[in-house]
Amino acid sequence: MPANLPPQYFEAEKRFRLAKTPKEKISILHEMLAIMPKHKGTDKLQADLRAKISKLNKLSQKTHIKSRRDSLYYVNKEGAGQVVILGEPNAGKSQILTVLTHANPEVASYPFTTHKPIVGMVNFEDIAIQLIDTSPITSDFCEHWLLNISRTADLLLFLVDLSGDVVDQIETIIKKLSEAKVFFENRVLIVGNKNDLNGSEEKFRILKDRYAEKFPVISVSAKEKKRLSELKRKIYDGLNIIRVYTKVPGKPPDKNVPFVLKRETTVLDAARTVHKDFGTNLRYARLWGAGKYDGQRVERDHILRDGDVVEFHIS
Ligand SMILES: Nc1nc2c(ncn2[C@@H]2O[C@H](COP(=O)(O)OP(=O)(O)O)[C@@H](O)[C@H]2O)c(=O)[nH]1
Ligand SMILES: [Mg+2]
Repeated sequence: MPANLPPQYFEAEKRFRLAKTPKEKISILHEMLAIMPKHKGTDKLQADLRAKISKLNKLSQKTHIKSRRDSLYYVNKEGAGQVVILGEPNAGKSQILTVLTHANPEVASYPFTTHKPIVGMVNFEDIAIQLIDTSPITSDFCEHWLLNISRTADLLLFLVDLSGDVVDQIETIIKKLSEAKVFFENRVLIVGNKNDLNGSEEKFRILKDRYAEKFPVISVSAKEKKRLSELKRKIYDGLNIIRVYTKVPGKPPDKNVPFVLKRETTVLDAARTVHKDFGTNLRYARLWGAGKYDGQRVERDHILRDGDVVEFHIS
C-alpha cells in the first residue's frame, strides 16, 4: 500500500534535517507522526519515527536536565484513545473533566499544582477513554507542554463558553495551534459549554454556522449534566476507532473486552493484533454483526465494523 504522504510531511522532514537540538528534532518527529495518515502503508514509517523519538529522548534526558519538566508533563496514552480539552480560562474544562470522569489519584503525584495536565478516564459503553484537562489558552499565552500533548493526542476537544464570543475563542485556539505547527484538522470536536445559560442558543447557532462544515459541533451543560451522553458518543466517533469482539468456534463470543482497532481495519490486521501467529496462518473469518448473516464467511481483506464479532479460521 502506498504511503500517500501529504506535502506538510515533506516540509516537516526538511525542517527535521535542519534541526539542531534533540528537543527540536523530537518535536518535529511528533509533528510528522501526527501529519502522517495512519494505515498499513505507513506502519513501518510510523515505527521508524517512534524509534527515532525514543532514541533522541534518551539522548536528551542525559544531556538536558531542563527538558525534565516537559517530559514530566507528557501523558502516556491509556485506554481506547487520548482526548485533550483545549479552551480559554473559565470555558469549563475542569468541570467537563469532573462530570465525565472519576477523581484521578495521579493528580496528587505531581509536584507542580498550578499548571499541569490532569487526567481522567471516561467510561463509554464497554471501553474507557483518556481525557486530559489542561491549562488555559489565551491570545497571548499557551503552555509549551500543552502544545506538545496536542500534537500527539488522538482528539482535540475545543471547549467554548457559550456565554462569550464563541468565534473568538475558537480562533484563539486555532491560532495557537497553527503557530506551533500542530496539525489538527481531522481530529477536532467543538463543544459549546454552558447551554443552560440565557442566550446560549443563539451563540450555538453562530458556532455551527461558522464551523459545522469542518468539524463536529455540539452543545452541552457540564454543570447541569445536559447532553453528556451525546458528548461521549461524539468523542468516541471522533477517535475513529471500532470495537471488535472475538469468538472461538463452537463457543459464545467474548463480549467482555473488545479489541479497539482503527477504523478501516481489515480482518487480517485484526488477526495480527489479536495474535501474531494469526496473521500468517489466517485463512478466512466468520462474522456476526450488522449487515451480515450470522457466521458469514469473509476474506482476509474484509473491512471490519464497530461491534463485529469475528471468529478467525487458521490453517
Ligand atoms: N452555567 C454554567 N456554568 C458552568 C458550566 N460549566 C462550568 N461552569 C462554571 O464556569 C466556571 C469555570 O469553570 P471551570 O471548569 O473551572 O473552567 P476552566 O477554567 O475552563 O477549567 C465555574 O464557575 C463553573 O461553575 C455550565 O455548563 N453552565
Ligand atoms: Mg480549570
